[in-house]
Amino acid sequence: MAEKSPADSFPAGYEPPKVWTWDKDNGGAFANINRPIAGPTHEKVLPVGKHPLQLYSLATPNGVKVGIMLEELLAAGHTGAEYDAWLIKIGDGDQFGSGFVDVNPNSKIPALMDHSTPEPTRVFESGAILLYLASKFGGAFLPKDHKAHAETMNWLFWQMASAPYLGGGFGHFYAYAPMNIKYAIDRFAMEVKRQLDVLDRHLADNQYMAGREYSIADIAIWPWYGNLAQGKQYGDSGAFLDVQSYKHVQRWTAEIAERPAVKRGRMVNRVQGELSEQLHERHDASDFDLKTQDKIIQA
Ligand SMILES: N[C@@H](CCC(=O)N[C@@H](CS)C(=O)NCC(=O)O)C(=O)O
Repeated sequence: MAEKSPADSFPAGYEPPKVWTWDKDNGGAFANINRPIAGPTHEKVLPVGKHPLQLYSLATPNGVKVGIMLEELLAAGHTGAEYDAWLIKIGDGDQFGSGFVDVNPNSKIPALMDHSTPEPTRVFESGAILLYLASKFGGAFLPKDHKAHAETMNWLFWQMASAPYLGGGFGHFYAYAPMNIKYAIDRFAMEVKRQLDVLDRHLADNQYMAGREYSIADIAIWPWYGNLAQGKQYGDSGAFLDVQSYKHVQRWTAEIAERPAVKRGRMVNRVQGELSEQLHERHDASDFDLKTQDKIIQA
């Protein structure tokens, strides 16, 4: 078989140059914030509130995980999990402020500072934050049973590895890319449907991801795949991916959506949707009743 030339590999007409250069205006939805270099772009000190835990986040699926975990911990009686949640507007580039980069050198939300330790402890990567909080609070939402514990880890790491295909792959090319590329949409729709089927088959025999016990694996997976199953992600992608056909994912999604801590957690640092469900900053349990955007605008 003849060797492929670069032109054969890129029939859409793009022939990569020898060395890649940054096209700042590539037309993508996030062209204004995406950069090929790390580090801060500006000096900005992060605010610190009165509670031991300081969350710097936004209610994207990765951000929502931590709001839910903290609300679940408080609901379970762990008063040490009181927290201040500060809004990081990633569309405005807040993740590149010097204070935020000190907490997360990867410039992505969510990021957490624990001020209850002798030296403040920084925690970044949502999976690491869930594990940090679970172990800080005596193994909360981390099953003790050997098999269930292993299953929790399996599915927690499954989520961390799988969701980039959903968000960065399917979501990006279906909803955000400046042009529809059939190859890319097909490639990632196929993978996301495979992932939904993986979940559906598992949830056919298991109430929760780790079995009978609700765990940090559910807390990690629900904001991504539950949101998708509810048709709340990437425009009309629910119909496109036929999410209703994944019956067991639908059952699990609906059950978790009813948890009071989940209802509260998904409001934290939310800047889209119903005003009554947007709590831009959270500093006190009463904020869910008193400080949502509808109340703030009324006042
Ligand atoms: N693996 C990371 C992913 C975090 C992530 O991708 N966060 C996005 C929002 S969902 C972000 O901050 N994006 C801003 C940017 O890329 O500049 C985690 O789980 O914490």
